[in-house]
Order: sequence, then structure tokens, then C-alpha cells
Amino acid sequence: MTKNEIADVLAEIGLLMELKGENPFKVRAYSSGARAIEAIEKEEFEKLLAEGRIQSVKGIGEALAAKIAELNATGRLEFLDRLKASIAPGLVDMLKIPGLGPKKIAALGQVLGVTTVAELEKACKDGKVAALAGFGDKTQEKILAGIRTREAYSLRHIWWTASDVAAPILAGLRGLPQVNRAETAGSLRRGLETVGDLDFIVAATDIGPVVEWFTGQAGVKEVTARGDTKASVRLRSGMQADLRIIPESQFAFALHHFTGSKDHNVQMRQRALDRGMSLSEWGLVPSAGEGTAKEKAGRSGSVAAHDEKAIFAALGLGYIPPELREGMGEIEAAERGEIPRLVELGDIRGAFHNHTTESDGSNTLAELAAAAQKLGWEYIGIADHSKSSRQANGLTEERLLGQIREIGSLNASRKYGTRVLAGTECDILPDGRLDFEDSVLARLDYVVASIHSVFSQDEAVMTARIIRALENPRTTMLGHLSGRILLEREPYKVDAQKVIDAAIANGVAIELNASPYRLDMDWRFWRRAAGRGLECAINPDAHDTAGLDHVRAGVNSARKGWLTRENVVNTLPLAKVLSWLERKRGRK
Ligand code: DGT
Ligand code: CA
Ligand code: CA
Ligand code: ZN
Repeated sequence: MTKNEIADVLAEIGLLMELKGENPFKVRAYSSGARAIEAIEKEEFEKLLAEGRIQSVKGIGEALAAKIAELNATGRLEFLDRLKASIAPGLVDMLKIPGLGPKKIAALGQVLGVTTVAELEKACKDGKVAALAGFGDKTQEKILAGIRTREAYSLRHIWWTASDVAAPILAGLRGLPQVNRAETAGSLRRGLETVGDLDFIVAATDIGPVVEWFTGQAGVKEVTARGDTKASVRLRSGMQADLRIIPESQFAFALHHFTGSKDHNVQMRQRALDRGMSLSEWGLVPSAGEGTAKEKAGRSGSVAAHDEKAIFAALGLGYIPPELREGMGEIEAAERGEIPRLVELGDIRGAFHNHTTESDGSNTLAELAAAAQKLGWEYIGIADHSKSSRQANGLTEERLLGQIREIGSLNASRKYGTRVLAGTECDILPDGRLDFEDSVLARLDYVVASIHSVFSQDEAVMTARIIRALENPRTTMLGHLSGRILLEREPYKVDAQKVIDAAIANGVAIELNASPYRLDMDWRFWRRAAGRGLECAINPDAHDTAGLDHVRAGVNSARKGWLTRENVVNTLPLAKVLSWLERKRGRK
């Protein structure tokens, strides 16, 4: 287990003990132990562990030291397993309700005896929660609203997770001897930021064995439907997956239909009707004459299409990539031959916003540089947190200057083929000032300005705050515009359109934060904004070397936002990026 994983386990123990209503001193020992471990360097931590001296860290007593050793040796902890078993799972579920912390949950459990979310909901509706000391009407309403949000969230999954779950299923299907072609469809294929269920489309010579394999996979918890040509399963991960099997000749039509979106399909069908045709999952057939679309498919007058390109062509359209099929003007653009060449993963030559162990990342500067070199990147930017982000171990001026020197000597050593750029993810303070003085910011290659505190300002105040930061001539780009965490935290209130206007007016780029949990600024804003000249940086916001791979999710969202290579700064080669940064600094 890594240092950060061990810290997470200790923090979880603290949380669970608090939930159980245990002695606050014990609770605090675990939560402060977790923080103590987060604060020490990775190398230092590993050295202390190896030498059996972890107890020398302030805040780590005998009991914690033993647990850390067990976690490090086995990756598990018996104590945690027992602790979990001793708490009603419903109480743990309640931790996911926004606005409900462990202390409140413990009180609800002890006083009202509720042990499930459903019981809690009923208690709220009966007004029992409001009557409790320390709760009140407002809190009760907040809990009810939180339960509703949680329900809506639990039905969807972030794209990254869905794609991880889908990949081995797709590979498994393709590996079956009966399968000619197999693809994922639905929101997953469209690269939507969250996915409801997984859809698989298969052309097969023999249906039975394919359904057998699909419903019998190791990850299947329950088979929810089984028909002649389709099956649905619920997976252990909680995800639902649909399989549809069709004859080879209909594959392209089914793939197009089940890729959606619904809005795109409705517009495509209307277009077919306007041409005297009828488009469905079965084919593209003349609307006149006897018989259903299914019966007409393959008969004379019906269109044969080996791939989707042929379907679009038959309706007088250029190919529309799945990411654009949201019914948001793509058909009109395809009619005019104006579907752009969208940015691709292979266009990315580096990235700006990444964290090291100096703040809250778990890999060092050198480790990130090595990983970037492995990806073939020409440059990697380091943007650790600034001093006000204490929870993320933000850098003081002194530490930042030290890091700039370290980056300088790493580049001078020419040890890695990837150039390291010195930046900061600088907090935007509540009044819109930046967290570092101008003299410090002037030493950097660039500045990513982000909001990390006081999320609750009203919209006008928050918007003005961000715009003030954009007007600062040191700001190169704005980090995660809305602060949303997908399926977890709502965005703070901000007028995105005004922020975009200000970014364009001040020559500041906006990041497309590629963390699969953020994907912020949202793709729905990009097409129009880029059309008006807004520059985009696809930033992985990596907190470890594996996180660099998240640019993949960012590229997906950029494509959904109709962005081309020209709109994305980090597709530029090193020399051009350096002069771009120089120009930005030249704004002063
Ligand atoms: P999801 O799963 O909620 O993230 O969203 P999708 O888009 O994957 O939707 P899903 O799984 O219900 O269906 C896959 C596609 O099948 C959908 O994008 C379009 C097509 N489809 C499903 N039901 C309908 C429908 O009632 N009308 C039309 N036009 N298309 C449909
Ligand atoms: Ca789906
Ligand atoms: Ca589905
Ligand atoms: Zn941030």
C-alpha cells in the first residue's frame, strides 16, 4: 500500500469510529495520524517503515504504528474489517448524503434508532429529525434534499469507471468464435461524462453461446433479462449492462441506433422521413409499401450499409463522430460538410496542471518527468497548490522558489527528454486576489488560478471574484471553473458565460480539467466559447503518475465540445508553447 492509501485507511477508521459514537480522543488519534502521514515525504515514510521507526513521527502511537505495519505488509487490516462489520451498513451509506456528517449520523442512530437511508427518509418526513436537539427544520430539509441527490447520483457512474468495466467485456465478446463484430454503444461510446448503463452491440453467427458467455461472466451479480437476441445483467460493480445481438447486415444500423443520443436519433429519423425513408435499428428502408421496417430491411429499395459512414452518406451527410451525436447541431453541420477534425489523444504533446509530493501528489517531480517522457510528451508542467490550500499542503513562497530551482537543475541535467515547466495552481482568495505576490508569480512559467475555498458565495460575488483573478496579468489560465465533482459535489454558483467573456477579453485560457471526476469546464460551453476565441488547456490535474493518463477523459470531453487541435494549447510543440507562455507573460 502507498503512503496515501494508508493515510486514507486511517482517516476512514476515524470516520467510522466517529459514526459509532466512540470516544472523541480515539477518533482524533486516527484522523490526526492520517494527516501526520500525509504530511511526511514518501521516501522518509518508506525509510521509517523499513527501519521500524514509524512511531518517531509525532502523532503516531503504538496502536497506529502496528496498524500501519499490518497495512504495509498485507494490504489489509483486520481491525478495519471488524469495525466495518460492527456498524449497520445503512449508517455508512448515510455518509454519502450531502450535508450529513458522522456526528449527526451517530446521533440519528442512537436517538431515533434509524439504521437505513429509507428509515431516515421516513423519520424526516414524519418531522422526527427536526425535533431532535441540534437539528431543526432546516437541517431536516437539507437531509431530505441530500437523500434525493444521492439517489439520482447512485444511478449513474463516471465515464472512466464505466469504460474500465466495459473494456474486458468488449474484449471477451470479441474473443468468442461466434462473434464477427462487437462494439460498445450508448453514452459510453459518446464519451458522456457520466454513464447510466453499458450497451454492447454484437454481430454473431450463433446467438446462444454469446448470451451464455455474457450472462455467465465472473462479474455478473444477477441476470435481469434474457431474450432471443438480447440480455441484460447487473454487475457486481452495481452497473447494468445490455447486450444486443443482430445479424451482420444490420450491425451498422443497430450500432448507430443504440449509440444515440435519443435527440440525435429523433433528428436523423426525421431527416430520413423527409426523404421518403424510414430509419431504425433494423435499417434504412422506403417508408411506402407493405410491411414493418424490420421486414423491409434487406429487401429491394433498402439501403445496405457496412458501417455508419454509409448510413450518414445515404442521408446526404458527412460522418459524425459519436461524441458529437447529442442533437446539438451536428446534423446541420454535417449537411454543410462542416464537421471539424476533432482533437485526438495523439495530438497532445504535454500538460500543465499536475501535482507532486511537494503538495498533495504522491509522486515526485522526477517521477512525473519520467512518466511524461514515457508518454512521449515534450513538456510537463508542475502546478502544485499554493500556501492558502493548507489541506493540500500548499507551498509557501520559499518552498515554491525551491521547487523552481529544482526544476531548473532537473532541466539542466537533461536527464529526461521531457522539459519540465514551473507553474503553480494558485488559490484565488475570497476577494479575487491571488495567493502569491506578483514578485513570486513573475518567477514562474505560468499560473493556473483556481478556487479551493469559500464555495458558498452567491453567484454575483463568486463571478466577480473569478473575473478579478482573470484580470490579474499573471494569470495564464483558469483552473476547474465550476468546482463540481461529478456525482458527488454540485458546482458552486457562478455565471460561466461572464467568466468566459472575461477570459477572452483578458487573453486568459480556461482549462478543461481532465480528471474524470471533474471534466470542468463542461463540454457544453466549449463549442461556442472556442468559436469566440477562447483557448483551452486539457489539464490532467494528476496527483500521481497514473493520473497523467486522465488526459484521455479530457480529450473525450474536448471532442464533445467540438474542439480541434487549434483550440487546445497543449497540442503545440515545445517551442511554440514556450513562445505562447512568453506572449502571455508579455501581457504585463
Ligand atoms: P445512459 O445509459 O442513460 O447513460 O444513456 P444512453 O444514451 O446510453 O441510453 P440507453 O442506454 O437508454 O440507450 C442507448 C441508446 O439507444 C440511446 O442513446 C438511444 C437509443 N434509444 C434507446 N431508447 C430509445 C428511444 O426510446 N428512442 C430513441 N430514439 N432512441 C432510443
Ligand atoms: Ca447506456
Ligand atoms: Ca441501455
Ligand atoms: Zn485544484
